[in-house]
Amino acid sequence: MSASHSANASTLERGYGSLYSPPSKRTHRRSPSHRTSAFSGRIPAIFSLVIAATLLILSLEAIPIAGAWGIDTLLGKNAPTALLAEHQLRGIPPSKYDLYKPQPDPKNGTQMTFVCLSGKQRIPLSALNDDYCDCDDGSDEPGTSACPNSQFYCRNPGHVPTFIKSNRVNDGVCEPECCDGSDEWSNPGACPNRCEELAKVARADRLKTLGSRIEGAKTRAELTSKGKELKKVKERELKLLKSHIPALERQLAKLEETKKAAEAVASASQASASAAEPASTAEATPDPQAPIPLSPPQTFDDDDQDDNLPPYDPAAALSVLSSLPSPPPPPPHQESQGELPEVAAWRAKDNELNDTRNKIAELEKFLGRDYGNGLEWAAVVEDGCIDGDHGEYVYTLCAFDKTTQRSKNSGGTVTLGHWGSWVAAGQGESGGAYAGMEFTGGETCWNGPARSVKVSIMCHKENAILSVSEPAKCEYHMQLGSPIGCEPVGLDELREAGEGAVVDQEAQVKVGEVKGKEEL
Ligand code: MAN
Repeated sequence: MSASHSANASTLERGYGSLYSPPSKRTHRRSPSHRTSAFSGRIPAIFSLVIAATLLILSLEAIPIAGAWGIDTLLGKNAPTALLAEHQLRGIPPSKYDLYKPQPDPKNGTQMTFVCLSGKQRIPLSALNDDYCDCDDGSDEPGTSACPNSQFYCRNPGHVPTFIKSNRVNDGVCEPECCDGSDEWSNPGACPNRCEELAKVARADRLKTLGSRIEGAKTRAELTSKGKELKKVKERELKLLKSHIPALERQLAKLEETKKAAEAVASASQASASAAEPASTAEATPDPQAPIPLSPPQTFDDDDQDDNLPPYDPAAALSVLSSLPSPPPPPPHQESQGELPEVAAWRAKDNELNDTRNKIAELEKFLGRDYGNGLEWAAVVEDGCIDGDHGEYVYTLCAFDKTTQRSKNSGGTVTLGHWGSWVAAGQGESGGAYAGMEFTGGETCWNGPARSVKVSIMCHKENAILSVSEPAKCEYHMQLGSPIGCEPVGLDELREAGEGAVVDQEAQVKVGEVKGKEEL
């Protein structure tokens, strides 16, 4: 049997008109016997009135007022000031106490009522947390399981307060979220209060996290100044190189003229040399490739003829030729060898100019990148790529360039993506506009998309690829640990975390150190 009932105008009218709900509804209440009997339709009206009056008096005496119970003191200044029993405040967060302030009944100023938070129903004050669901929005039963749509607030003193669905109240299970055991209030002692113990662990964790953040933020600050310095150096270098260009261009132009002149002279002298070449060269060096003269010379000067020489014998001539050592191979083609000094000078200058232009382009590329808020990534890029060994692969992330995956088995490397853009933090995430990176257009998967990588940056003492997953085929997610992900720790945060902390000595010391430094 459901304890709730539906709202409509007549319910509101009935509930409010008579101050109390109609008898038919009241009989559906689960526990308060006084109310069941008080509003039962079977009891003659006169007796009902008498009994109701008696009960009202009794209940007013029985319900201790908040002040008398010290609830104001117990629950803070926000506690409703009017008459509310402690059990009626069960499951209500202090931030909503105002909404639970008893309201005088406009039709009978002496009667106090509760207006459901929806504003649609008015019920007697005594119906608040009486284990019967009166309000359609469940707001009258935050402390019991009577309304299926209500929320129970665990105060968890000393630890973090929380809400649970109120149908988990008094169900015989100690809810882990309610470390104060208040969800099983009907069975006192059944759920021991573990808040202090949990708070200690949570505080130690917080301190540890803070300690890492402090360490990381220190490194981040170093990277920031390194990045800024790097920017200055590169800007200076760029300026200097750019200033060299006009002079280099002038020098090159001059050298080009000299080169052309020298080349002209050289080709003229070569032309005249080659004109004279056939006779002299034929005499100087016999061409080993030339056909062997197998026939005897046609004419001989009789005077020069040595009569002692044997007559010409082609076979003997051939054997003499073959016994000669073979000619050396032609020298390898070297541009500089035999190059005119004017050409070499021009070439060197041209190389110098090209190198300078390339350096300028590289510097402009470096300086043109968006390195984040503090130029820290400029320092990281200068230090090189970041590797991570995960499963069967070694992953490499080169910021502003690409990410790769190298198989440990085959040694083959696959490009997972080329630099795309920064990715801003999602809701509730830290890191602002530079919380993540995206690499796209990697090598295409067989029967799948081009590989791509989403990178989330998180606080870590050093740059490292902490994990890689592939939630969908060839779509990778990388967790990149970096000091750059460590948000600086504020003094307030330190004070809050350091207060009463006893567990993590190391973190405490770090907290203390930074506190000292910041206070200086
Ligand atoms: C390789 C790797 C994997 C990927 C498959 C897809 O094995 O790049 O990450 O899932 O190819 O075929």
